Amino acid sequence: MTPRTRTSSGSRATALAAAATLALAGVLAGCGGGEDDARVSASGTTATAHGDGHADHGATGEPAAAAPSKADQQAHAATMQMRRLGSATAGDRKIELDASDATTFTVPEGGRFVTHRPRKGENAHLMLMLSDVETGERLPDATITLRVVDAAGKVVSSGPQYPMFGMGMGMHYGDNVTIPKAGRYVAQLVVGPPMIGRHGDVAQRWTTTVRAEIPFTWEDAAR
Ligand SMILES: [Cu+2]
Repeated sequence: MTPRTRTSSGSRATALAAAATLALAGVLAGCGGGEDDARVSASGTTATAHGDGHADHGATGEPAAAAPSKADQQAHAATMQMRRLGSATAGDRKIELDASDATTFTVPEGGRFVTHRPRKGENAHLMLMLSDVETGERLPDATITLRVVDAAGKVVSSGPQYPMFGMGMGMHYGDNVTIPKAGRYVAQLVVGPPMIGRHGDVAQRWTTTVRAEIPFTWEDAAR
């Protein structure tokens, strides 16, 4: 089941891409079987083609994995058991708050990718979807600081949120947190302007730092 790799200068990137895709396909496929084998084979072929493209352009050398199918994305989102906790608008921006179980994610830190696994006691992955209030378009390159406060006013979690992508949920800002017990909480947000270029028609949008609060009910007990 090893995809053929080239022996030219592009072979390392190609091999990495193939390996990454096989790992991904293995995760998606779950338990074995003839159908799963077919999917692994197909993914490997796609990744090889992508890897060549990257090598030709002299890109960063990051392996290019095959894009997951719509069905895979939906299946992943479903197994993540995402739930909407609430939403708020702040001027020209809308922020939605979703939660899933604490999850493993990888973020660029200090020029390389670093994997964060849920730490002991972390029982939620909070996700903030930041978008334009009118068009609903997601806004990247913003800074979001989140503070979660319980009903007594005690801060149970606080910190800057990592920008990240997830299958079936798209671009969001988030982190794993510990929410100690079922009850009422408030997510207090400070949202900076997206530091991204704009065409003239949106040059005056999202230029300020805004604050928002999203009250939510947490029903799970800590695990
Ligand atoms: Cu996330």
